[in-house]
Amino acid sequence: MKTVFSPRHLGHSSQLELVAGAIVPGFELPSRPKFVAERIAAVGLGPILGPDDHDLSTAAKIHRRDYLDFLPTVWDRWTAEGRSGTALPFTWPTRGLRGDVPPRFIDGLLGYYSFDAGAGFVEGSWDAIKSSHDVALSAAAIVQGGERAAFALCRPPGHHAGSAFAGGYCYINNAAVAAQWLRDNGAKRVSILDVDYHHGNGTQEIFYARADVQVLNLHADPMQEYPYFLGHADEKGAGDGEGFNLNYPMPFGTSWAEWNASLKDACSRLAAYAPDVVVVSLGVDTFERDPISKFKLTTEDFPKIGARIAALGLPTLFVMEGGYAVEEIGVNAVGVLTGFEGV
Ligand code: Q9C
Ligand code: ZN
Repeated sequence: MKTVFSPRHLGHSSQLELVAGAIVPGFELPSRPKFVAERIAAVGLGPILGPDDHDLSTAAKIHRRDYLDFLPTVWDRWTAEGRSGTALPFTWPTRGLRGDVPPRFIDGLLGYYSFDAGAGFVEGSWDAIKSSHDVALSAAAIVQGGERAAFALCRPPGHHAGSAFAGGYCYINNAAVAAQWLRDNGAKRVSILDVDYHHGNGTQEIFYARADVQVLNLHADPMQEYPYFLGHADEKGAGDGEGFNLNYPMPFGTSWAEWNASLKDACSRLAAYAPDVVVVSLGVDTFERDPISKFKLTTEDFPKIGARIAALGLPTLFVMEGGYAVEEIGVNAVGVLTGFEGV
């Protein structure tokens, strides 16, 4: 299996986040994909290629234009105020406030275009975000070109990013852009199977009213876990999209047996939809020793995920999302891929 990866992610560093009342170094570290790339080489999964440049025309079909125009301007707006460090929001247009009037000042704009303080910006962030988008589209093109599967080793991740907001370490929804591109390049139906520990709220929001992209999400119950405000089992799609969104919320402490039962059900619903291609939002933060998560999957479980996805017999694009036990994300993420290949 070919992997696409860009070292341009490295400029997206020095992230901060608020954990239990303290501002601490972010968990979404630049070292994450290094461990994945090293494991790819160690097991001989296949070549690691650089991405091609892609314009934002496909992204503009799933993200709002004003949001895409804002992202590259954040750092310049921030430094224009004489600031350094990490650009983060602190005010959001929740219930009772105006969500329809973008303010002019950078602090207000950061809140307007986000749902949490979990997606900061430094000088290299936009270049990293764009490179991650290019990685996803370049890997999608490999699958569209006839290969059975490809791996987009994206950083930053994407599945929390919605049509007009960043959050949860995510800015552009890489898996959603790839799914849209696959739709525009021959696929009549696409399924997105999101196995990250957290609900892919951005992906759900983007495709919620569409029948041409089925979205299946396996995740920690939002009654207990971030992102808290989306991902319940009764969210099934709207309008034309009714019945094409499926959520599998699971409680803290979920281990392989229960998680696998959800995966099995999701795969049968996916097979019934009969997509032309599958996009897997591949988070490995379901791992038992993930520092921010509370599921109990073991390293031995990840190849079984890949094997079940392979049994669908469909062209498959894997897109890297979360996973914060950095030393182990290589063996776990690549375990899914080798399990897929039957190695
Ligand atoms: N600081 C992904 O896995 N933080 N994003 C919750 C409190 C947000 C995870 C812990 C976690 C976002 C792509
Ligand atoms: Zn996650």
